Order: sequence, then structure tokens, then C-alpha cells
Amino acid sequence: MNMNNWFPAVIATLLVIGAGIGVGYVLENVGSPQAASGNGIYHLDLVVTTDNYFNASVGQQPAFFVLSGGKLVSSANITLPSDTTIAVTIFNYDNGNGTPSAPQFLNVTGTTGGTEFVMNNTLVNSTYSGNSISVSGGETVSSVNVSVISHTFTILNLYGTGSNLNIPVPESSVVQATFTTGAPGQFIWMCQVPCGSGIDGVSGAMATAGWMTGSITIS
Ligand SMILES: [Cu+2]
Repeated sequence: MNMNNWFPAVIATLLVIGAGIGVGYVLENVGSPQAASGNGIYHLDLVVTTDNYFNASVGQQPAFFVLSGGKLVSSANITLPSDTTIAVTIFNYDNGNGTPSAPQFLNVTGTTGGTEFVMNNTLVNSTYSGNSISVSGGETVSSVNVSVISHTFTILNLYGTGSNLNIPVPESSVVQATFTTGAPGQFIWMCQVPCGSGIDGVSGAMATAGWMTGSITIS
């Protein structure tokens, strides 16, 4: 799971932009599924990194972090406001591919319009133009191909039993989507692409809060 050469630079740039003017500004200007507008938009910025030391027997594992106040903090317990539009941005450093636990997790579900906005090197494919840069941008999708899926950010049963928020994340990409929370409650988020340790990949990161799973408190 080594990173591509270009990707850290893209991430670094986006993080600088995010720290300087708010990642929401990026979201609202690149054609996300729902342009954030007015008050009450809550921004949840997530970063997936690899090569985090887990322990001596497992070695290194991928993990989700929350980007908060300009630094990475644990994703073990994420609190979101109730009855609010959440603009989520996921910066995925991982260039590894996996197989989801079930085909349904390739599909975007529970987001505004049932879509997400994906940026990666191929989609952005920027070129030199007019002594500057010409940026192509990204792509709005309703599913991710099994050949490129890396992780998912899934909130189980967020909209009722069996009705999940599911945001599939391609390898080496930035993904943006919006969704709306309901009444206060307790939920579980987890990645649905077994990316942990053990023969089936569901141990280690996949089974540990703050790595590939955690709680969501809607309050
Ligand atoms: Cu994962």
C-alpha cells in the first residue's frame, strides 16, 4: 500500500486549502451533489492513512481520522448534530484495492441524490494552459467499480433497519457527499471493505474503534 508520488502533494494542497479557507469552500465550488448553501451545514472531514502502527503481531494498518481544528484526531467517537445537512469530505491516501463485504457496498446510499463526487488523478487530469493550470475537476457517481474500491464510510441503519449511509471510497481519491441526519441517536460507522488483519481481513483495524469502525452520536 505505498502511496503514489502525486497523491501526497494533492492531499497537502487540499489540506492547506482546507486549513486556510475551510474545506467547505472547496466542496461548494467543485460541483458536489448538493451545493451547500445557507446556514446549518456541518462539515465532517475524514482522512484515511495507511502504515499506522497497530501492534507487533499485526504490524501496520489503515485508519480513518477526523480532520478537526487543523489536525488529525481519533474517529472512535464522532458526534454530529441532529436534523442537519452534513457535508462530508474523505481524503484517502490509500492506493490499495479490496473487495467489499457485500456487493451493495459498492453503491452510494443515503446521500443527497444517492451520489458522491469523486476526484482522483485520472479524473482531475489537469494540464498546463495559458501560463496557468487547466483543471478538469472530478465526477459525480452513484457507485464505485469493484476494481478500484479501497474503503467505505458506512453508518449502519442510519435511516432505519437495513438502510445505511454508504459512501464508497476509491483508491487514492478525495470523495465528497452530503447527507442529512435525523433525530438524536446512537449508531455505528464502519468500513465495509475488509482491510484489516487476519486471514479474512476483518481483525485488527476492522475490529478496533478509531481505525475502521467507531460510534456515531447524533445529538
Ligand atoms: Cu477499510
